[in-house]
Amino acid sequence: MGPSDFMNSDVYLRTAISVESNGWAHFDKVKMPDYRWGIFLAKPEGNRKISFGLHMGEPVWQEVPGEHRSTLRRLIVTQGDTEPASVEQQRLLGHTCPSLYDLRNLFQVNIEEGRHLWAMAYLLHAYFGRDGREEADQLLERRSGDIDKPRILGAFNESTTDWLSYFMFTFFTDRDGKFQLAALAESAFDPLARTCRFMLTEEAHHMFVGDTGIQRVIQRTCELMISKDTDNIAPYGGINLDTIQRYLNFHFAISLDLFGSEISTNAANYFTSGIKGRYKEDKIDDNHVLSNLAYNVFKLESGKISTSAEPALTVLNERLRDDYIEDCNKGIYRWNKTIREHNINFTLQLPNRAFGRSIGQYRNNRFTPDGALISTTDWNNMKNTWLPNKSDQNHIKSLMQKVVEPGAFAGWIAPPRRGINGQPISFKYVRLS
Ligand code: BYC
Ligand code: FE
Ligand code: FE
Repeated sequence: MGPSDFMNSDVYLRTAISVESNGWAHFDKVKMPDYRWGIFLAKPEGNRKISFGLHMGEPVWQEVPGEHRSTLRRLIVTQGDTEPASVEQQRLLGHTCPSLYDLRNLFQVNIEEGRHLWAMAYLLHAYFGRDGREEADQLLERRSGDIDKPRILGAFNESTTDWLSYFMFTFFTDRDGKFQLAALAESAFDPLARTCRFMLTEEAHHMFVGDTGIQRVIQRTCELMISKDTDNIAPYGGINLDTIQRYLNFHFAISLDLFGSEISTNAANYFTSGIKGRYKEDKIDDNHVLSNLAYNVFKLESGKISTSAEPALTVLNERLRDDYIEDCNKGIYRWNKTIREHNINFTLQLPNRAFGRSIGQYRNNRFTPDGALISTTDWNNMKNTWLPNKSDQNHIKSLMQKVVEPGAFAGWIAPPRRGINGQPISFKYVRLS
């Protein structure tokens, strides 16, 4: 279920050969089937102690405590399930790549997500006995978008049919990966913490692909808007800014769903038992047990969204979502900078967190991108201006033509500022067979 075709192509891949700083960035031309999925755990910290929850201060666990076995297994399975799901979602994209540079980046992300699956399957096999092995087998049985055997989380059953969606996915959905992995990297179960720490080093590149991918689309859009002197550059083979905003709205909303419900006893239990911490737990200045502490969240009450102080332990999902939104905003800021540099009057924005949600307190209502509650009728009238519509999709589809001459780029995206690992942009990043 990996990339369709391209198995005989030589791809300029980064392979991790050790967790040392000089070991995880080894570049070479390899065929994807020859890429080796090592098992990498960040170096153990001697005497690492549990840093939050009821067991705070005790030594971390090298084995799974019986009472937390099923919870830990479930979280590892949920994490593991997303990794192959994303590869399945992206498996046809190679056929419409905008350049060899982008094709190589797609395959780099795909093989690493494969390795992340392997990392979770390893934990299941090594620490969970027979039921762990069965869960690992089931990771290979489920398929993204399959009605009978779907992947576990919503966003991973959507299809990634085009490169604009792919860049949005790696920006928004891989970033959920960053925050979930960071929370699991705090875990008292040390093998999980160390595995996640190493995965995070690779995750940075996935988000780079999304961040710079969208930036390059915007760059090209702005150039076309100026040279053609119009907002509507679709007839000239570009992607309009309002289309980009609609794709952004969609991918942000489905990625927000991945954080679970605002109020969650699951999350409270993960925290109290030391299984899943907060983002950068050690940088937070509080008691790390969260008894008697409050945290401000948005609450939907009588049709209005207002802030409310809630027991901090119950709203950990929302807190992680806050950290995530802040991180997303940094990217949006950079994209808007590109637009401003072209003196174009348009600002991309993250929609309100209530917009387009299927999980949590907003799921049964409809909201505008500004967060106003609206009727289903108004939603139906407006949704084509807020979410990717048929005309956007048809246009994007029409642009998806394979470009594979070294150094050439499809007309809807600007070249990157620099190549991979110091190579020129025109480097033959993939030698097609
Ligand atoms: N879809 O108490 P709640 C990545 C379920 S991405 C479907 O709020 P909890 C990657 C939930 O399971 C990172 N179901 O949930 C990115 C629960 O079910 P039960 C992936 C959902 O447990 C790109 C019920 O609703 N890693 O690595 O606090 C490419 C009540 O929910 C969803 C992880 O997710 C949903 N969106 O939080 C490649 C980390 N949301 O118990 C890779 C591990 C909730 O009633 N997972 N539900 O049957 C977790 O930490 C938690 O499972 C979640 C949910 C944060 C996802
Ligand atoms: Fe991953
Ligand atoms: Fe990723």
